[in-house]
Amino acid sequence: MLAGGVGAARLLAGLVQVLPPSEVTAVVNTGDDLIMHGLYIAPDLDTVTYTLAGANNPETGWGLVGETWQAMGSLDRYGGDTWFNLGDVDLGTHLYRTGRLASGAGLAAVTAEVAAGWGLESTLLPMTEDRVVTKVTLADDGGLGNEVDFQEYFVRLRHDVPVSSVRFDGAEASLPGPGVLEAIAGADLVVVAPSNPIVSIGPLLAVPGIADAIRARRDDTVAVSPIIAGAALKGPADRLMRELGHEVSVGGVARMYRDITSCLIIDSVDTDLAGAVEAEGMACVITDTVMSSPEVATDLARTVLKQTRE
Ligand code: FO1
Repeated sequence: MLAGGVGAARLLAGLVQVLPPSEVTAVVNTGDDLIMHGLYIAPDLDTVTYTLAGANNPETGWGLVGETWQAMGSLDRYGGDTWFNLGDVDLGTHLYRTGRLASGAGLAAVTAEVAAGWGLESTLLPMTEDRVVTKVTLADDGGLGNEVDFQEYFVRLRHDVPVSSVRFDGAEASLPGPGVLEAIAGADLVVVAPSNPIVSIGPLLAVPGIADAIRARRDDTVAVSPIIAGAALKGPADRLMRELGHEVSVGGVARMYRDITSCLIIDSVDTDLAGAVEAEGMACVITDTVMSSPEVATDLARTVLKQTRE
């Protein structure tokens, strides 16, 4: 599965109910990663890890359930940055990862150590071990070209500002992470998660080699639409698509994904738009895609797996 954060994690949690977890591999976006308080933080890798471990905060989707915030209290005392909330247990992950990276370990190895620490049997692969930073240029700045890093846009500005462009700094020089191309080439089925097409799936496709690897598997790739009834369930996918000139509908998603997938799974509420999806040269499967419960996520995972060619 090509995975971003929360939506991908929920579908992965469904997949491991219908497949042996060891048969599931996630290639995860690292364009959201940031250095905060000198710590290397990888939100999408951590969201996928914590969710597969059943330890994620179900309300927010990110971070850990039952967190405490003592360290953030200290930052507050000193007037440090507190706009990016880091729970005390979550901080342990960032301390471990930062220390391991500083001692020369690669992000893939550290990701595997963190996953093992949570007892996961699925494989989590960062899309690259090189630094790729998603940068967002804000539109309403009088043309000053005000560019911010992803988390500044997503969290500090609550993605409540119009965007004129998005770029993935460092992508052109990046290499696919260890195991990524092999996982895509060897998979029975490649799944594009219901993640943000612009800032979660976009970075993955921007790493040279990954898009070609997926295109080579187009007939064995299925995508789940992140847009339902013209909107995103959570996050700025609909805003970003609109602001960057895409049609905010399942047809618009099909147009974005037409060269990487041969099947788009859409929600029942969009049944009347199935023709628009098929017009993009792909199959359209209709089911319930709002993963409001683990049961729905499991049913969706079953529907996804049914698209596997014999
Ligand atoms: N999202 C927020 O909206 N507010 C936060 O304070 C916040 C903190 C945070 C800390 C660790 C982490 O792994 C994720 C965190 N997120 C927060 C979510 C994160 O911004 C998004 O999950 C991804 O970057 C987008 O998928």
